[in-house]
Amino acid sequence: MLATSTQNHTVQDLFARIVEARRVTDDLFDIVRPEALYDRPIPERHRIVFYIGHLEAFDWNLLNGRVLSAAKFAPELDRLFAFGIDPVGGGFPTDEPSDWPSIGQVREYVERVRAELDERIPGAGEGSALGEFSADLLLNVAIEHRLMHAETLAYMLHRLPYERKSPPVAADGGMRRSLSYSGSAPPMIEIPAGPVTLGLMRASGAFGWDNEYEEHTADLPSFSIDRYKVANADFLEFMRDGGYDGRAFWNETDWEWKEANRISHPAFWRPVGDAWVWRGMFAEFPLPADWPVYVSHAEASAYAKWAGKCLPAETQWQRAAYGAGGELRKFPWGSATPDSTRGNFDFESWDPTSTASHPAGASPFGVEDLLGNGWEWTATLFAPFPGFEPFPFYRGYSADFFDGKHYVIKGASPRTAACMLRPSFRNWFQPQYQYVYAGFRCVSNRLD
Ligand code: AVJ
Ligand code: FE
Repeated sequence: MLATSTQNHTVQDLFARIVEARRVTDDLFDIVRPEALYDRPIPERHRIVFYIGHLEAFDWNLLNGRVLSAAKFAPELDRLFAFGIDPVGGGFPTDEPSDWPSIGQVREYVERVRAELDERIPGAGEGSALGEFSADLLLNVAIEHRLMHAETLAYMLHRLPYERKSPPVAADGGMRRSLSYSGSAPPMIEIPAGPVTLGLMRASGAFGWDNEYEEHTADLPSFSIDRYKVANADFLEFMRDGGYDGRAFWNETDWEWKEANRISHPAFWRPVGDAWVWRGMFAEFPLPADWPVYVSHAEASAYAKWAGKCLPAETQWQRAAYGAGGELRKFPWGSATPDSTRGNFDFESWDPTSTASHPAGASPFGVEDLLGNGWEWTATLFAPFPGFEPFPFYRGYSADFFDGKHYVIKGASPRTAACMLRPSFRNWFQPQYQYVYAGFRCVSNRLD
């Protein structure tokens, strides 16, 4: 278990977690061969080099003037690397590698930022540092921001051709896989009508992002939910039944996107003759039948429609995972510290594993594999909870995405740090985005 999982509140502990998180992201950039540092593995996103500068620029822009005070030394780089991109409406960035500083300059910037911060963070006060925000809050923002990028970078590097990356020595090659499971859709579990708690109480003092507040409850009618995530073999049945060509299974926007981009299979699959291979992080292998299928919201929704089911609302997913919620159930399985028996998360693996391999992570209703092994798409548009307030020091973190164009995903993937396994954590992406480590499970009835 990494230091990334520890809940702690002293500046010393938080500083140690920053150092640990830097090791995680440094190791990721080491996977990229030098000739690939200016590649853009995902057309909608920045080139890899941007992220090397971004992680440090973010910490610097956030902490300088709030937790510590130091003179700026490269304001143009602070701005250049300040924010990532998520274009809506199909426009892709058109910059060239030559538009970016040399890798030497970027690395120098990174080293300098770290030196300036490391000289000052350990001495920063825990309470209100320089301004109105506590060092505790701002350091948690820096840590989780970096760890989220450790995940989004992993799925970005996933798309880099194998010859443009070097696997770390200990990389698993998708060893735990079975070809024998024959798909048929997971069995379903009945969830009785009852209450669910969403969100995080501001008064609790626990760290969360702006979109996690305020805590509130809802009452749900009964529904059934898949015991496991939908597996590759299940999804193959949909494909064999002409799912990608069945107009009725797709809404208009998803259909147009699929047609325009000639999408006919999950982005993690590749056809070889009349079989399929799975494109793992460092190697390809025959499609593991019992692994969760990773697909876009569009493809997940089409499968659900074909199966006569729906994607769960965020509230339904939450109730299936945590029951009524409340103080004691910190995780679907209870309050025991997350470890590898509970799910495939916290950088445990580069690729998923069987959907049925973590019975010890089951929820009070017996629903399995809820945290880890791939996020799960919901039918819920990302929107503020009642009582939402943007962080004044990062107003756009969530609010920029309350645009009716992003859906909530819940759970975690093999590359999600353990500190983000809390019930209130929410993640979001556009419905046609295929590259996230995200799959889905279905419910019997939609909540409107
Ligand atoms: C919460 C994962 C959707 O990567 O777009 C990182 C996190 N925001 N830097 C993203 C984020 C700014 C965000 N997600
Ligand atoms: Fe970022």
